[in-house]
Amino acid sequence: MISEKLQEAFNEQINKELYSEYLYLAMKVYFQEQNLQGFVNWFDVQVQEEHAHAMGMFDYLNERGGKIDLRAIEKPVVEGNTPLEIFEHVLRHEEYVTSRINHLMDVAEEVRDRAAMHLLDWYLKEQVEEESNVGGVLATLRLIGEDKHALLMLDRELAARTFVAPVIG
Ligand code: OFO
Repeated sequence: MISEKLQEAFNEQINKELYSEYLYLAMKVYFQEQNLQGFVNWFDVQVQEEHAHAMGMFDYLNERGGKIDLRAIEKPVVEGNTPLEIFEHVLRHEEYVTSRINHLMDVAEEVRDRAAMHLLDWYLKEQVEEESNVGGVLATLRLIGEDKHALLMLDRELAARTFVAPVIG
């Protein structure tokens, strides 16, 4: 059985992962409007990853006999009007998510739930990867500046990203 405090923290995080899915879906809309199909694909993969992250916690809570409490998902607000500004927002958002997973880990430590800590280790590693992946695109966008041709080359590169269902835990 899982402690009530940890159960609450997991329910809160499930909501944040679903919000991430929703936020990236809103960003996908921006790139659809710009007709940058490689970026659209990148966000499509991101949306699926966030869904998998939420479901990983959902399934885990269920497996541990916890009570799942689905909450309202906030309306996503995309900050920025250029690909660069939007990726700056993505990085800020991922850093925020990392801080929330660290908080979840703190709660798991506090209630001495080693099984949950093991699961959360996976999420922390995933955050390192996410931040690094986003940071890479951001660095390229900074180099690109106003160069439209280079932006289209990056768009072509991002079209190659594919979703691989993660094995969580
Ligand atoms: Fe779920 O990792 Fe991004 O937010």
